[in-house]
Amino acid sequence: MKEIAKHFAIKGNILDIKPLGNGLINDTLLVTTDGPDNYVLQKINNAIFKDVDLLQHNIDCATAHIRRKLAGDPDIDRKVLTFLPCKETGKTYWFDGEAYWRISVFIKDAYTYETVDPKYSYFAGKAFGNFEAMLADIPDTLGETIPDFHNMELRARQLHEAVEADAAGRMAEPEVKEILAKMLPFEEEMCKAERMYREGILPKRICHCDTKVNNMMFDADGNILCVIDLDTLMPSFVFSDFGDFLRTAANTVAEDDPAWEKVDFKMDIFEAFAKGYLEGATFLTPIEKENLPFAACLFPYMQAVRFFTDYINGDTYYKIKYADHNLVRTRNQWALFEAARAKVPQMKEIIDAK
Ligand code: GN1
Ligand code: MG
Repeated sequence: MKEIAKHFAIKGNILDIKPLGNGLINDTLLVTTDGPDNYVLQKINNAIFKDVDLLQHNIDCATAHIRRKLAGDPDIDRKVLTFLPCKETGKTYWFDGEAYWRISVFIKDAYTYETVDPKYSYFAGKAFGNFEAMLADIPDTLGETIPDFHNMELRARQLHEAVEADAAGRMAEPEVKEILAKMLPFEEEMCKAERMYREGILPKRICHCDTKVNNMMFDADGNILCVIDLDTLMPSFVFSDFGDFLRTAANTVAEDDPAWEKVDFKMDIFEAFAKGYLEGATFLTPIEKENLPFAACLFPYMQAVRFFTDYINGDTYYKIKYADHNLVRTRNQWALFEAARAKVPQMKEIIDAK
């Protein structure tokens, strides 16, 4: 690890390197030094992010653009991530012959949370809305780091392919059949965004595409500092950021809690987040705005489909901690989808009133 870190111009001597956070995709480490900064060292999951050069291009362009927008802010280094260039290549990643690595400056005195109350939810809405607004006029062309990442038609197709292949022999499980039978009837409705895009009435914009609560950093006073985990930053529908935040923040329990009878969709979180988001995302078209309740249902649905597909495939994508972890996650997200769906009329009232 120390050898890898040496390919980047870090200041000071490395004192310690230890695991950080709980992401499901990349391996993340904290590098402590005796210099002015500590660092975050990440091994990029190249099986999932196949084009690391494009990935870092997106991140470099976005962070540079946000930096320009925040010019003059005395706390700028805590409000936008700084990735170090590799000494040999000048790129913000290093390929050691086997794996891709990158290093960013660890943001000081910042906190992430797994849950938020309505007050923080409002701040988060504003921050993600602002984030999209700041990137709305980015001059560079960004690519899709995972092609069709939040394309529901693709996710539905992948589920069908998994069922067809039955690679892990799990289709024989009664529970699997039962979940599949519940999911399929909603497929067409949930693929509405892709249809609207083809009709030319729904745009793609630069979105974060992984707006989980824990991808947001707060200072000690609860003010939002910045948005982190930029790997999935790419052109997408605004539904991605709106829906994925609520998927994690409005759930009464964690996304893998086996007590799915306790799952509910918290409307106070929805209302606060929607308020902040609509204040920040000043560019929304009427179609985007009126479909925000749809987005709140789409993301639990899509995530249920993704976890379920991975379970059927034999757990090849998400890191798991026990044998049926992906099935438990599926159940949980399905319960959230049902809870959110029941609240769409209330959501519509809230959005219409804003
Ligand atoms: C993954 O990397 P992480 O844990 O923040 C996933 C998201 C899922 C999430 C579910 C690249 O995010 O799309 O919503 O797990 N990221 C990727 O917890 O697939
Ligand atoms: Mg994360």
